[in-house]
Amino acid sequence: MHPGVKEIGEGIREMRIRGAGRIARAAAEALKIYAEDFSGSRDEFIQGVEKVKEYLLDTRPTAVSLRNAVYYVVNRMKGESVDELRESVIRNAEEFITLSKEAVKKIGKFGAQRIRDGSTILTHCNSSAALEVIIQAHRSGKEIKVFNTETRPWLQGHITSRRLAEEGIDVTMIVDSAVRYFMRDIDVVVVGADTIASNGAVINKIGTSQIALVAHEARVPFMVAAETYKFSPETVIGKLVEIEERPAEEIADPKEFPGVKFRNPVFDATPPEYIDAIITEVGIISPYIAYQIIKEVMQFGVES
Ligand code: RUB
Repeated sequence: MHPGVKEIGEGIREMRIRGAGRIARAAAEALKIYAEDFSGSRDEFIQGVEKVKEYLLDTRPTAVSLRNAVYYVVNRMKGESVDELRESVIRNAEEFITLSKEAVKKIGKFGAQRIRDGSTILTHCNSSAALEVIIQAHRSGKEIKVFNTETRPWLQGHITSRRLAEEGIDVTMIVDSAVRYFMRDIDVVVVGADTIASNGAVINKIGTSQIALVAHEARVPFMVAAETYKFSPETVIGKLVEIEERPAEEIADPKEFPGVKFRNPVFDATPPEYIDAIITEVGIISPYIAYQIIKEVMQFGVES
């Protein structure tokens, strides 16, 4: 494998590159790097792209953004000569990366309008889209406070807390299991998504569905910030979203617990009845129109 592609692929697998949006942009970048450095025949290029595609798709299973990014770049590949093909891959990758970054900014703008002045927001894990909503609300002059979970076992919440503090936002980190204790102080929950199924279910960091249940019980609005390339076309035909399970070592050292089994699923599914709104770059929608987004709006790649 091309070393630049491998660096990105292994970076995604080992979670040095993480978060569904970043993973998607990195995958597009890997295809671009491959195309830029390629020399050889047209057939070799097409075969090589196919290999890079399969390699990238195999890195992490849950975030559909990765698949949609790869298909966006590969399915639009066209040209007679090898140079035309190479240029089209480079162009498609750059286009995806630009659209993706613009989408996050638009989500921030739409979402920030939904945050009331004086609100206390709860977020989970580390989502660029959710953070963009929070940061744009703060930058627009709203007085906000944020509670964020540490997000066991990988502790992505540390990144979130630091980013918010850097921005000058009043931020409090809590352990994941303290969510119900603090829900009485929360006005709105904002999280990201790795995948949104056609029935409106949102797959995001493990623990998201528990937070949604607790918010529902306390009648606290629960919003999801997600670009349209987080919607999964394959779920329309009944494909189930694969939930990644990562090594036990991320939880504890199994050698110190003889006879103990560990399970470490890193995502879960929140059903649409617990979701008040999904903030996308094309507007704020109900989870119940996820299918329409997939059918009519998605400008990102779909497996052919
Ligand atoms: C990250 C995670 C994030 C979503 C959305 O999981 O669950 O909430 O990916 O992030 P992991 P973004 O750390 O295991 O990749 O809005 O940045 O796409």
